[in-house]
Amino acid sequence: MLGIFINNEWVGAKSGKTFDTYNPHDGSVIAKVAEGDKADIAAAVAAAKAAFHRNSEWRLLDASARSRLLNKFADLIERDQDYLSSLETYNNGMVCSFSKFMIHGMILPSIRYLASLADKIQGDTIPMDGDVFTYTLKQPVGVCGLILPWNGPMAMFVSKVCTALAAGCTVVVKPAEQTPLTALAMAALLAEAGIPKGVVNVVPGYGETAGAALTLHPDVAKISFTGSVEVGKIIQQAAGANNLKRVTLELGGKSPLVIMDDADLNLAVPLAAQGVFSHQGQVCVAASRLFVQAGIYDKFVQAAAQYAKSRKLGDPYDPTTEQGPQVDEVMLKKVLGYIEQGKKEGAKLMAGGKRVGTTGFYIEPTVFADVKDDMTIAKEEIFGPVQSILKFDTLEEVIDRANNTNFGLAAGICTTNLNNALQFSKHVEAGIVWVNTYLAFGAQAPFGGFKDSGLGRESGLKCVEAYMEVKTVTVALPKKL
Ligand code: TXE
Repeated sequence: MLGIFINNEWVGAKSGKTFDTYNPHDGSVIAKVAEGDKADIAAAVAAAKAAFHRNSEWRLLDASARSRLLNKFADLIERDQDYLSSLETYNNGMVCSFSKFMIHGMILPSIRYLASLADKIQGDTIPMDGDVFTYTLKQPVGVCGLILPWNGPMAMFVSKVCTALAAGCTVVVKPAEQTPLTALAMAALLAEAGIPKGVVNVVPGYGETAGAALTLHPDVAKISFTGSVEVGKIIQQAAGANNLKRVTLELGGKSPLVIMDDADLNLAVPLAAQGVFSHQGQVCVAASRLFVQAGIYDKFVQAAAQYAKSRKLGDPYDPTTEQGPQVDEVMLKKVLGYIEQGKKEGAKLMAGGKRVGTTGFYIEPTVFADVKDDMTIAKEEIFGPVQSILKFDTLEEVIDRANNTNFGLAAGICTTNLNNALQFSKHVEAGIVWVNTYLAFGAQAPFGGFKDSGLGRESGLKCVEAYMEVKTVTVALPKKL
């Protein structure tokens, strides 16, 4: 049985309960994991609160020492990268080439970037009127509840935990019930790196029990959540129920990618496919509404279908595999349901559309053409390998149609015309816009959504501010300084 991590120790759930975690490749049980609930969350929050006391080891640590600790954590991940990427593939189904890339391309750069921010958090001196000296202090907000999704378990753990630690907070992490394993491995590495006890606590369990308890706990000062819009709305309400928690939400999307007549098709066809098929479509910024201009529409649809048919699907441990399984049976059924709905509502199936095999949760890369704005597959987040292609005539028209949704996470445009690119980038309602590229991320750049796609930004130079309070101190002086 794998335990709950509190005060740098492994313990069972107070209820004694466990839950199974699965391998999406064949549906087999990998391990039993302690099932934390309200009582375990209470113990974890108490540990995090004690670790945040003003005289605690953590609070008295120099900011540069926090930075060194995060760098040590990165070194340990680098040391164990083969094991960790393999564990991510085992529990999540992420193809191994991608889980390896995640460590090198995202996780290590992100931790090192955040480590570099820890000792650069500074207040201001303020020229107030009168005989006073006024300055601001930026201080960690306190105990943070970090609720993780299953689609990028390790990357999400690192991004949220290391931002909170760079700011000087303490944390209780609730990993997704589908994918608890790499979060537990990360906790062990943080202990090895020398994190003081109680600073990072990890409580695996379900959302309605453990997750909800975290969002309602009065000693939690902030919640950072990545997941569905539906749960994001519940969390925002819960965060205001017992105290006024600060909230960061990174939610779903229905991101438009626009291909103009003048685009380079050799670039646009693979870019659009990777934008929606990467990681089996289980990416919040997936290019799930593909708008193609009328002049190249027929040619593009043929090329897109061809591309989808050529994608290699199979065992995620095979280094040549491009597409692995969906994360679990729930998502398998949900995505297949959307495909059926697409067919029923009259979209034209150009490629895929079926489950592959009877064990594991594999779905063919699927392409629908002639999708209309009011079809379910054009409106709801599918979170699977389904490309929906819509036709448009003008840039003005497509900007309105792209914005006709409550989502606002990402958007993209492929064009060789600078004016098209700049007009679209300015007017599309999305937190991230990509021009002639897609899925280009970096720890240095802010990430988050407009409208129902979220609240606040993660990553970027200012990301630690979401985990801090600003305090204004005014000192009366006999004479103005
Ligand atoms: O998400 P949930 P699910 C979208 C995607 C997917 C859909 C459902 O469209 O099909 O969400 O996925 C915890 N209080 N995204 O059901 O339920 C839960 O335990 C507190 C987009 O997996 O939102 C898990 O840790 N916590 C996305 C986390 O919330 C609660 C990534 C996410 O679960 C809770 C994942 C509650 N009441 C899914 N209920 C993205 N933005 O990348 C659940 N949780």
